Amino acid sequence: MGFSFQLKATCPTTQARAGVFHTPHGVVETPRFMPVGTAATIKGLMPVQVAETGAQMILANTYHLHIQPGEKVVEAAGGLHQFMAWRSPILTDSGGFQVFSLSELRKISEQGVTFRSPRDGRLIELTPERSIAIQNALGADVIMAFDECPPYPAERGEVIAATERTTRWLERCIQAHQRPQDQALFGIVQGGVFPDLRIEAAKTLIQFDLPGYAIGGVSVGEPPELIHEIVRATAPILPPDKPRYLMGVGTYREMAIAVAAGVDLFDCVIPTRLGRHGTAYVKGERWNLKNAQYREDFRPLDETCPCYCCQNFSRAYLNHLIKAREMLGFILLSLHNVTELVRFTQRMRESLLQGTFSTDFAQWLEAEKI
Ligand code: PRF
Ligand code: ZN
Repeated sequence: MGFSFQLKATCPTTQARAGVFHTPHGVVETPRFMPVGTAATIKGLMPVQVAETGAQMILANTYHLHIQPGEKVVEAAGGLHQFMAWRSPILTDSGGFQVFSLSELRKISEQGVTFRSPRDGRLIELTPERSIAIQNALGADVIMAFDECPPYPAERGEVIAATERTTRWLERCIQAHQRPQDQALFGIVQGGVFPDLRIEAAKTLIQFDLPGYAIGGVSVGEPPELIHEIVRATAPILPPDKPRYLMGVGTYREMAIAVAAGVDLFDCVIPTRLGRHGTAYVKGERWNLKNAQYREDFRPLDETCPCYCCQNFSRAYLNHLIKAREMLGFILLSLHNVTELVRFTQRMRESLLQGTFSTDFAQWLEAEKI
């Protein structure tokens, strides 16, 4: 039982590290990409298929599961792991970020956020206490603090207010948390695009001695260079012996640069979202499988990929499925895309364990001139 994080290798020239995060439902070998299962399902994929991608921990959302089916149902089912038949680690996000990106008519105050349910229009209030109570009922291994993510762009004053409120809310989350023995509460560093605010927020948060820390409020519309600058300013402040999670980031370059800055975990909806739109990640590019160039291309999507899609089907077949709007096409592309992003983070891990990270990933690190 319980949580621990062990470093298995560190890069001599960057801040990158390979670790093992132990949770009550198994280990997460880092760096690692986590696919997003918003509504307690990685869209289109059965748990056995998700496991085959190499994903070890998946995400679910407080916001969506509270609206439907409600945490009481999930709790009565025996918790999220049992409900969705995913026996490995799960992380739930706290809901505030989703309220702001997905719902209209929201109102934010010191108490929390109020919004109308997109399902039936009823008013819902999410507070730090409510978010933690919902996450305690859902039963994920890692639960996230309820935070305020300022928009981009935002005035420095606005960002300061949101960051300070996030700290006050963290104290309320810690107070409200009923299951610290089997659910690790991660704090979230905010601070917008202001490195000094990020550093200050990180220093404040580490005093709470939490089992892990996240960098939030990035990838909200700012240019990639700012993401890199913020991650490089924030990650090294966080305790080296705790997992570090960069929220909502899942592009190759950003992940490589973040790993070099000392980040361990990532999540993003992009592989399944692209898959549902007929797009595949191949060799670092995005391919639209609807394109006529694949009509008689009988090669696999990626001959180096071990996934069920690449092992069994041709680009021509995928082109046909997508054009015919067949479900299987979207499923196979989602499977491939998740596999591809997980494999990219696995390659970084292997290269860290072999001591070749700084040369293997130099292309990404050097191309960046900040
Ligand atoms: N806060 C929370 N969830 C998030 C974010 C955040 O800032 C982001 C930002 N990229 C994604 N998901 N709670
Ligand atoms: Zn594949």
